[in-house]
Amino acid sequence: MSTAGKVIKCKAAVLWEKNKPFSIEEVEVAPPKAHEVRIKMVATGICRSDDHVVSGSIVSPLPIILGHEAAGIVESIGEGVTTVKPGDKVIPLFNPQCGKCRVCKHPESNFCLKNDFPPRGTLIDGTRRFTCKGKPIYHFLGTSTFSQYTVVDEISVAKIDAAAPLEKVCLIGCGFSTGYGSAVKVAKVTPGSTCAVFGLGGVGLSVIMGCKAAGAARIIGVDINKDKFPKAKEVGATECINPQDYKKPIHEVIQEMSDGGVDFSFEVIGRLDTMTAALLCCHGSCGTSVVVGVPPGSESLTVNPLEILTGRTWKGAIFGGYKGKDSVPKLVADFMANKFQLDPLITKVLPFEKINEGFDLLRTGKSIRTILTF
Ligand code: PAD
Ligand code: ZN
Ligand code: ZN
Repeated sequence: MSTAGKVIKCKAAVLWEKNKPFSIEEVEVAPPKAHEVRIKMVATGICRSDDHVVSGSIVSPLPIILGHEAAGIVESIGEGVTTVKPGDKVIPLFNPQCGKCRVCKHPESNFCLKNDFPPRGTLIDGTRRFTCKGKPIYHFLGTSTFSQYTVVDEISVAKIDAAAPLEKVCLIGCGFSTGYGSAVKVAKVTPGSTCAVFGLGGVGLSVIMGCKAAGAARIIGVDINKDKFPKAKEVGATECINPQDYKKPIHEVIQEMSDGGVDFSFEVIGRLDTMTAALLCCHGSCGTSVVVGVPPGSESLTVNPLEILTGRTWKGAIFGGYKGKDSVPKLVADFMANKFQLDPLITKVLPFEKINEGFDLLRTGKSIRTILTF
């Protein structure tokens, strides 16, 4: 029996309050309106950005259904939808591509003006499709993938290869693409260069993979959890260091290791002190530093402009600089053609109902990516 046009009752993980566990609840998911798509979720990863909402580091309205790194199958479409149809395998895009705004038309930029970051928690028309116990529930980044069914705008979903394994390519929806693109597309890492990557989680490891693919000669991994080092080396780090092992500030240690500073540095943690360290460890006149980690929304950094005046480049990007609707299908095709691996990033697969266990593994530093399956 078709569910198209009807409200679907299903399970979702609702975050009612900051710093509390998720509750698995029965929710009602309204049918998609014009230019919207309802998706049956198959697999979703747990990214630190989801946890930033739980901790309050990303300020968002509550109650909310989080999740933004996923893959699923289109259940039904609203009026006027032309780019996907029921049955298509898709990846939701937390960074949409409307194709019409100034940013979408710019050849290099990708932070479409229709984005929902910082979150207001609705679809583009300003309304919501989830209800739980009679209360409307907020969306997260237009994706809300911690639910058996979700509704997204058509500009926030990409059709992918029908043969793609969804429990792996879900990582192309955030962590992999963000890290890999930050290296190859945003920093434009050059062959023979030296790189430093601060933070060896799922996104940081993907930066390392991008640096390696771009031909970097040295890749220095930096993390305070040395348990992250073997995996970092497996995916391409040539050496790994723990700032707690040194008396000197870590940027000085890296400058000494790299003839005055690395060519490319990446902050993939989301802290102000490591953003400063990453900036300073790249060479003062020919280094580039990329901010990838999401900092606490309310805080600012103080930097002496002389650090930039001498020729450093400091930049940042959402989703590795990729335009989602154009790039996600290509990244999936590249994965299918064995151009990069996703398996090293997946440390655990759990049923969706065990979402709190998955978050505990992330918070205790015991996982890279946990994939929840529906
Ligand atoms: P993660 O928690 O798996 O990895 C972070 C790593 O940083 C861990 O290995 C920690 O041990 C390490 N770490 C923590 N504190 C320090 C410190 N003081 N010094 C050195 N290392 C430290 O997170 P993730 O890989 O899922 O995400 C990393 C960041 O990237 C996070 O801030 C997330 O919100 C952000 C992100 N940004 C985008 C984007 O589009 N720019 C997309 C996805 C994630
Ligand atoms: Zn993410
Ligand atoms: Zn746009």
